[in-house]
Amino acid sequence: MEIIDKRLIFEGGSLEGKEIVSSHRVLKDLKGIFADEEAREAMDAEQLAYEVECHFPVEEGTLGGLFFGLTKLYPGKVGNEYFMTKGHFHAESERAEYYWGIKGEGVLILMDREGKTWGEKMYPGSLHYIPSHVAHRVANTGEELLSFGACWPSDAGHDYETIATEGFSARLLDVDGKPQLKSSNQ
Ligand code: S6P
Ligand code: ZN
Repeated sequence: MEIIDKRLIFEGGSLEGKEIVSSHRVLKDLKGIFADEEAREAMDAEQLAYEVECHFPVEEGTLGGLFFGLTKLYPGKVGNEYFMTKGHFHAESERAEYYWGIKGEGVLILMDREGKTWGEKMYPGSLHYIPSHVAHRVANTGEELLSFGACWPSDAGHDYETIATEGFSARLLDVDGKPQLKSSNQ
């Protein structure tokens, strides 16, 4: 019987193979995400904020499959707010996900449907279970690249709209050189 090598390699903060799909977001793609929109506008619109490499072994929306992703989030700040991913609920809200830290340091910001927001520290080896019905985004609080892995059900989908319009109820800000979660209404 045959033993094959699919050359699908996940190692040292990179995901490689011919089936890997890459995407990225630059600062202009993150319009309206940060509190200080003026500060974001004053920055280079093409500056890379993060890259995502994914393995989609089945079609999006398939029940019973899993997707795998590696996100590389660059360090930086817009005003006093750390660079972060857009953040989303899953479109199929009753779908959970795992994240885990690989390189760098940051905070996983989570918000439930009641609008309660909390954070979990991310660092190499940290493992994070994101329950269903919980929105998730990651902020890079360090000076170097933050890489993290993700694994989620192939029928989860993404609801970016709710976060784009309502945001998270708290933001991760640099307060005197330390990351702090502050209410978005302040
Ligand atoms: C997908 C998973 C990650 C994110 C990635 C970018 O469910 O949570 O692969 O897509 O970290 O974040 P976002 O919020 O821009 O999709
Ligand atoms: Zn997700």
